[in-house]
Amino acid sequence: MKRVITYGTFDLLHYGHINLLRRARQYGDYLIVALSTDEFNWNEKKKKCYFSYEERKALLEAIRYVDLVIPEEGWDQKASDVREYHIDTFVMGDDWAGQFDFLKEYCEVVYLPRTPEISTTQIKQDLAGKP
Ligand code: C2G
Repeated sequence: MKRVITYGTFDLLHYGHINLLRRARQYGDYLIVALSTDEFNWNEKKKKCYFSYEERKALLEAIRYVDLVIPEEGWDQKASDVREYHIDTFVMGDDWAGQFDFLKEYCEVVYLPRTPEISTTQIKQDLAGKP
């Protein structure tokens, strides 16, 4: 069984996220999503999520491409996650291109093109009526 992992906040889940998860899952048979906790988002990523960790986790678990959701509590857990979960392929959107090449020592590292026209920031701006 080929195991894939990806990381993210996945707040205001949208089709760009789904595009990423669908393509990530195609690299194997089992996809793990390491979901940023509320604390990690706030303290490290300066992101205030609209949905809580538990709400975001439930949304991800309802996606057919996702097999397991685990917490992402810090920047430094990736190498241990790859070993602990016997990961074959690490996948991220290409806005992170090159940032995780150190994981090539443990697994395949793949950066996939983002879905260009959608983002949580854009959604919030559109809903706020901002140009
Ligand atoms: N993504 C995408 N297309 C978009 C928006 C997001 O392909 N239009 C991808 C991102 O590249 C990322 C994943 O969806 O691979 C999750 O996006 P975010 O929730 O914004 O993740 P981020 O805040 O970048 O967190 O340790 C890594 C971090 O946790 C990544």
